[in-house]
Amino acid sequence: MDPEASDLYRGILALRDVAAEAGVSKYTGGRGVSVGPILSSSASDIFCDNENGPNFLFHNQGDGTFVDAAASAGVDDPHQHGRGVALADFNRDGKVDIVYGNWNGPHRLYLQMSAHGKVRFRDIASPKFSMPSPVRTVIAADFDNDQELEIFFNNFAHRSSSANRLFRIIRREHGDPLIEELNPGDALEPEGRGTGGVVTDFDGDGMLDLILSHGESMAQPLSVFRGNQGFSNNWLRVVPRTRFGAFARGAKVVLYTKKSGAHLRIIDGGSGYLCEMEPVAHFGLGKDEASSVEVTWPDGKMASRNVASTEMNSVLEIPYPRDEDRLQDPAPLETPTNASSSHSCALETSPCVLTHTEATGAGPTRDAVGATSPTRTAQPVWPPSLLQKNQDSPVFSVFSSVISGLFCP
Ligand SMILES: [Ca+2]
Ligand SMILES: [Ca+2]
Ligand SMILES: [Ca+2]
Ligand SMILES: [Ca+2]
Repeated sequence: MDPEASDLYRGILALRDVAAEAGVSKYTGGRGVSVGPILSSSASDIFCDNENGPNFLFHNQGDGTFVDAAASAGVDDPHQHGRGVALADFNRDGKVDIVYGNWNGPHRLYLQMSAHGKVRFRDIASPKFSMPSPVRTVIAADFDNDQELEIFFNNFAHRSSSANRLFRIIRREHGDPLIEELNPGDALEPEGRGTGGVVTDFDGDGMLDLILSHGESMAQPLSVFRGNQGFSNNWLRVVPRTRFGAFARGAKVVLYTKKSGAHLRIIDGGSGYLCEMEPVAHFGLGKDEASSVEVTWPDGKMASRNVASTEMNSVLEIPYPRDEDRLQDPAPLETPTNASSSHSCALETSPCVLTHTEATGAGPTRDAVGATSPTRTAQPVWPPSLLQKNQDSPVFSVFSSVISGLFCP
């Protein structure tokens, strides 16, 4: 905001272009942009995957300036043409990883590594995953709430058919995650001219729903899909707020669990492509349960609170802390696995507004979905054989299309 040119009492809010002084005024064929604490522990960094030139990874210096670390970190990809991008922690080491699609070029799944104080990203994309396609939006989310993130490529049927693709990224204790291709079912849309795509939970059942837009070269309707696997899994949706009550874009949410360690989500101030993701940290937990949640805001404020067993399968609102903790110092390039809690402020459980979907009746309950909703057929719990981590066997379809009018009660 430009305070001198603004007059908020008269409704004038003027913005001033500070790109040059911030160090981000670089020539670009800009496509995807994603904002969050990628290298910093709390401050917002910026990743841009670009066309006809190198990508940018602007590291926030904490003083209003940024330094482009794309080349030194190994994510400049200068000869490819980026499109959709998403931030996630695929190997659950606490470091933010980057996935993006290149237009008819190799798609990238970059894990953030660090050695000797330097950050490097390493592309672990398998041949199937990296296979070039006319990609638009890329989404990273846990569609079946089994703890493992899926990556969805919304491909654009450009001059011929181009089916959408879905992969599950299976975290392993020792070694890189396995990448398993799944059958996206109705969301395959081989003739779809997919452009934007987002996930959210339309009906409050704790299962993410997928919305795809189409167009550009031919009008096609929106499509809406719901998952058909994992209904019995636990989940938690966390919504951090700014001091003004807005969605806290750029916040980092870490959920500590009883059995599976820490899970990280970024409330992404960008992502996707021709769209933007919901400002909600959605955690699929399988049979595990959360024990506590910790939120770090872009200004370094931190808050944590316990999560009771009775709060599982609900939406937790996390307000901005009210006290006057000092701001956190700018982070070093090497990000610690779990941020220090030295500046944290323990939130009481009571001030947090708890929206429990089962209590409010806002949507079909997780357990009653099959019995109460005429629009959905009850799905069995996954048979163990379907959980085989076999990269060569896409064994089940993941999405069923729905008519939007039937979706909401
Ligand atoms: Ca590029
Ligand atoms: Ca990681
Ligand atoms: Ca999953
Ligand atoms: Ca849903």
